[in-house]
Amino acid sequence: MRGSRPRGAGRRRPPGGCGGDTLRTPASLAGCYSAPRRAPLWTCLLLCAALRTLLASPSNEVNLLDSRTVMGDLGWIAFPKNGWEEIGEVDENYAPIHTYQVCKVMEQNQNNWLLTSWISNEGASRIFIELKFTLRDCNSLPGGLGTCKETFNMYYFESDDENGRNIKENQYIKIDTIAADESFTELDLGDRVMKLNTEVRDVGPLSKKGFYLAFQDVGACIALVSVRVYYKKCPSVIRHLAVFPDTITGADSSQLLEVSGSCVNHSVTDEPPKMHCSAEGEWLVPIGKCMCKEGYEEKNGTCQAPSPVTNVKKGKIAKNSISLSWQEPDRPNGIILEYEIKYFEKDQETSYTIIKSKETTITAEGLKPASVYVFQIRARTAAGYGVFSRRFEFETIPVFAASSDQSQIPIIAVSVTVGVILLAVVIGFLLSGRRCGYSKAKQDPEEEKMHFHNGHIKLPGVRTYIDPHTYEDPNQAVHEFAKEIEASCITIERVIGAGEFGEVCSGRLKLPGKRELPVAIKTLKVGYTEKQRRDFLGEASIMGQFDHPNIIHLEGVVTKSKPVMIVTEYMENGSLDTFLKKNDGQFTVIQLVGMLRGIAAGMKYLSDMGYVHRDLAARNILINSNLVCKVSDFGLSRVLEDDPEAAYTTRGGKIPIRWTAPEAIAFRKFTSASDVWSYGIVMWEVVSYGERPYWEMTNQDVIKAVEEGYRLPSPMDCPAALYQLMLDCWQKDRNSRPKFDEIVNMLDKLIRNPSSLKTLVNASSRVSNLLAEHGPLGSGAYRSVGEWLEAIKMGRYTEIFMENGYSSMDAVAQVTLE
Ligand code: ACK
Repeated sequence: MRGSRPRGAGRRRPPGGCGGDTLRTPASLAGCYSAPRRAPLWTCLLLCAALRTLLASPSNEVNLLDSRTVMGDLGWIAFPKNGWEEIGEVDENYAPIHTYQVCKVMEQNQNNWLLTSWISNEGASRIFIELKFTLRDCNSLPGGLGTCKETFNMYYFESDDENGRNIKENQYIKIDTIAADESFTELDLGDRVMKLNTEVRDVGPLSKKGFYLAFQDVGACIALVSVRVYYKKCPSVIRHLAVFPDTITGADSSQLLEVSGSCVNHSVTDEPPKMHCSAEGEWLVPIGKCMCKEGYEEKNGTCQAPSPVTNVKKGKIAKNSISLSWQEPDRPNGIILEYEIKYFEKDQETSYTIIKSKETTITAEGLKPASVYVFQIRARTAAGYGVFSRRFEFETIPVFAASSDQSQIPIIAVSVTVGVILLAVVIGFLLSGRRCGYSKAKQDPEEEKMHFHNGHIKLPGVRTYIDPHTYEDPNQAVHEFAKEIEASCITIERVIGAGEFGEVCSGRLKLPGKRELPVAIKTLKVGYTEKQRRDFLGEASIMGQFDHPNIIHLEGVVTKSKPVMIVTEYMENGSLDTFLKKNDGQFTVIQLVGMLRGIAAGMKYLSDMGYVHRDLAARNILINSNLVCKVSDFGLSRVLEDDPEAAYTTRGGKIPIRWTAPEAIAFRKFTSASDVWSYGIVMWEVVSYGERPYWEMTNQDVIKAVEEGYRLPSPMDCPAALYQLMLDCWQKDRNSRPKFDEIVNMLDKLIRNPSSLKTLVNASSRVSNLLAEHGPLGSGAYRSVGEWLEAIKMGRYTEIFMENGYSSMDAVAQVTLE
């Protein structure tokens, strides 16, 4: 196809009088349409500088072309010459506005093409084209109805370079026919208000380096005001201390690209962080996280170490001991929880001792006389350990010398002998290599001492959950696992709910040297009993043992003043069940699966630690503004006192029946496998946007039905793969249920391959499921079909059932799929 520059290109009009956001027709142009033989000049009404600012692109869109921002010639070609023409206008800053128009509504057989210049796709395989145009209503044209059109066509042609321009019309691939949502009439012109249409189309997958666009007019009256071509990207972000690069979205509109993040400086990870870039340019389904390395603390998405201890001074030195003191590091970067003091005999570094102390002084005892010892000290904050100080060397005094403070009396020979023998025993023990491991120091209760030999630091193996009940003094458990926070660091802002022990509030936490955080604050109401206090703080003793992105994070506790409080991270969207009910139908399947994946990852972590939750339900999951779900509610009097869903069983225990596995209800067999059952129910709650499991059935009916093999039917529009996973979680034999790590893997697979979620459980098998599985209930649970349908929220179908002869539960039980 060959063509010429449109007439009028390069001609510039002086600035018009338009301003503001409303598009107005200059009065002088109002009559332009009375004889539309030539292209009218009404398009100058669109030449508002305001339009430029009004249409700034979102941050996840990258423009490949924006006709509004091209300062010089666009280089577009019109064919034939008397078809599209450019109205060369300028805005009030004399910047050109490229508007193309055509209006051959009175002439037969129009075929007017406007070709753009070559547009590089910059590596994107899916691009979007946003058109802004006005279009004249044919009905309002005097006499032009026979030939007038109200649409135009958009095409593209891919090529690797600019040489592909002279191609034939029929080589272009049609993108779409574009119609106006609003066309304008003579009246609109009279009112000087224009109706600007915006249409967006996308094209992909693209396989070459670039493309041309073409606009074909077949007899309409159009002004193409702007053409913006862009691709979408997920913009670079830092989440959970991992950097995710700018990522161009995939070619397919349902594609999710898995992107690996890299940990920021001084951070590490167990589970490599990943996110998924959606076709819309949103980051979805964050997985894993990085954590600041020992000694570094998180601040604004980076890790900075607390400065090392510098000022170490010797105190009293005796033949077997050295006392030291030091000052807090200059930049503690948080509250110093304790110090770790490492020391060893000079040149014997492979055999060293570590003392932990909450004070800034220690005495290292059991040292050899007249020997040089090397000391290094480091501080620990909530973020972990800082780096060790430089080495400080101090020497014990000889056996027969006086102590450095001159206060020691001479040692009698017997003591020397005993001492030497004891020393020999200790050294022998050391050399035998059997001293690796951990021993609690008998000294100051604030100090702990560990010995290391040949680099064998005590490795406790896989961390396991410690039941706070195993502590004689529950207060000790709280302080072992939870940081004490001063009440003055907390600002309570508002009450957000009621917990079993008192109000739940939102507020802010500002710890010295840390940035302010939004937090949730659970309070213990006044007049509590000792048992209530213990149970309340028990949750903190449990929560404080966990560190996982899908487990609610404990900031600390307030126990030294009243009210007693538990402070956790703030989850903007509150509990999952309420959130889903409020947003019924609002999420994509991938978003729902992302939520489920998070919950499963949190549960995997808990089961790896040997913790059985026992009350896993959507009401006990919290969700934040990024839709990250976190498992919460770790009450000590597990389950059950504080859960309104929990009911007493015949054996006297209180159990949330609808969420609990049959073996846990029947004989209190709570295991990670029973948590998996509950997880299946949570899946069902999530996919059905917070529907109540088993609807209005009574607990007794639920127990009976489940025992008889009944299972919840698939929620509406549920991907078959998800429903199958639910059914797997509800296997009667608990050993046949999937483990949480298998569930996580399965969900990851689905997320990586979203098309696997497109197969839904179809409506007829949902109904057959309802009928087949509800069958046992016909034997007595419901007196009529109507009652049964009401119970399963299908009451509106009662009439249809009756009309088709299914008037009794027995008849219903006979229904087949056909
Ligand atoms: O559904 P919600 O808004 O979420 O109402 C309940 C209420 O407190 C009583 O438990 C909310 N809640 C509990 N913990 C948190 C938290 N960490 N962040 C935000 N809201 C929370 C819960």
